[in-house]
Amino acid sequence: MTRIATSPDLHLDRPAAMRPLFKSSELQADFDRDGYVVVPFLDADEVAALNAHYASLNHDHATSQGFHVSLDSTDRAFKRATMDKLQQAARARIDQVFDRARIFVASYVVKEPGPRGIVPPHQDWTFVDESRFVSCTVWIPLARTTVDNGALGVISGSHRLFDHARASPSPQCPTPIGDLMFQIFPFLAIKEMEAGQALIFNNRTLHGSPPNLSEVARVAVGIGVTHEEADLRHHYLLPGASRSRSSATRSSRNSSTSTAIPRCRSSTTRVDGPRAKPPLG
Ligand SMILES: O=C(O)CCC(=O)C(=O)O
Repeated sequence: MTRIATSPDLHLDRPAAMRPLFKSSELQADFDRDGYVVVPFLDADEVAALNAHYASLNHDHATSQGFHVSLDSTDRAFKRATMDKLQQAARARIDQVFDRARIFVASYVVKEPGPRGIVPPHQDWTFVDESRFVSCTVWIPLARTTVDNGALGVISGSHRLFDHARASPSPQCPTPIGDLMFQIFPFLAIKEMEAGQALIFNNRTLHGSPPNLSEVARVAVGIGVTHEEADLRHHYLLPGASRSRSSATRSSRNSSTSTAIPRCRSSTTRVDGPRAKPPLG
């Protein structure tokens, strides 16, 4: 397992004000330490039902190569129906694993066959006030995943490295990792998983996946979960904002990114999730 040694200064334990999100104190301790856990999640019938549902969909946004997610679709009704279906399929198990959890987004996350489908190590966007709440992604493959067909990998402990607002869109909003994302790929610990298991990772945790070199699409489900009482908070570029007009928070800059000056602002809502799921970030 790849584990990062963090300096004491960067060691961000779960804040005292944050209540546990997992029902099991062991899972909570593993999640706090490593930034992820792997648990059994859906049974074979539930996996088969979701595979059949995925096959029945008309993914007009899907690319023939690489990575795509249901939330890439521009059809709001399609996205809503997909989210509803996935929430319904996962709700009972979410309530067994988590203590009073809110699902705020759900999508199929698909990697088509082909050498171009790498998802470089990245963190997912900020969805909540992380001084009080945590958001995580429940990533469930609908078939066995291996290093050859795009299994997900994580860098253990990496949720403790940075404490910045992770804004959308990607890649226009710079991140502390910046262009190093490809160089740190070898540090991912790829998690080979059985269909129906879940890799639950803190959205701060660096994660990514190798290309799918098999002959069939790798279909997984990604479900965004946070504390039930958390308001959603998201930071995003303000389209068209000029330097003088914007009073919004400025995100950190990376000298190797474009000349555009990124400006981010945050919004809080209890009603809708963020408009788009990144590779969920
Ligand atoms: O499914 C993958 O390969 C990547 C998923 C991902 O990056 C995410 O869920 O945030």
